[in-house]
Amino acid sequence: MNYHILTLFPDMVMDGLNTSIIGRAKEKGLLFIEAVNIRDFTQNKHNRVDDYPYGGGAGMVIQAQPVYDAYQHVEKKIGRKPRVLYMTPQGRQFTQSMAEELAREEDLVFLCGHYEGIDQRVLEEIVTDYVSIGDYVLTGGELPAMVMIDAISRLLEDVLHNEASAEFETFHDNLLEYPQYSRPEIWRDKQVPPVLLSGHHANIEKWRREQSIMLTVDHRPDLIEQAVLSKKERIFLEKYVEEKEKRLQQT
Ligand code: 6GU
Repeated sequence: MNYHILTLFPDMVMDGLNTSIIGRAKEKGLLFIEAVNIRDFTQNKHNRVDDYPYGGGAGMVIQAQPVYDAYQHVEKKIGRKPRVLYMTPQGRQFTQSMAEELAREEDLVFLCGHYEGIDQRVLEEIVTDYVSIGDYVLTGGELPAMVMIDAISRLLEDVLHNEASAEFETFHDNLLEYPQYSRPEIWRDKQVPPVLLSGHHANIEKWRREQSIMLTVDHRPDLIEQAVLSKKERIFLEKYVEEKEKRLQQT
């Protein structure tokens, strides 16, 4: 996978992405990540990238020309038209399934705005996807680009290997992850659930699945409809929901 990040703050994204699992995957050549500094493509002697908005209003607007030329630089280099993701709170909400879809691309361009925005005309010219990472406003697209690159990269072959499992994760079968415990067996009078010490793998698996189901009902009821469950698990879910409703009626 090749990521090309068009930004005014190249150090911010590269510092973050050189760390931990993504940094190691880069060193191994599993990922290529470059930050393309939009400011390097200005044509004025003060290297200004922004100007006042036509029609007035607060803030500044990043001009079309340096953004377009930064994009053209990437397109020329890779020799084809890649998907260009514009990071904006007005975009489509980024999800795990979007990460899975984007992980199949060869190249991805992330366009990160700052200030009040980017001249509409260059967006119309180059952007293929408008993406938001959630309903809150950030100062720029750099953190969203880093979030997306992290979520996409961990799905790529060989990036995680033994560092963490992509298979058993939150949202596997649309369920939240079960709770984890490690040594010691008792900490501040809190016991590790005995089933986990039993060595009985079928019972442990059953307990973990039930924990996942209960956690999803309690914390993300919006996900439970899409959960992939066995017949027995579905019966467990119905009973849990029924008892939960009874408990709520009593209070
Ligand atoms: Cl993708 N960009 C910016 N600038 N702010 C955001 C966002 C993206 N997602 C939520 N807030």
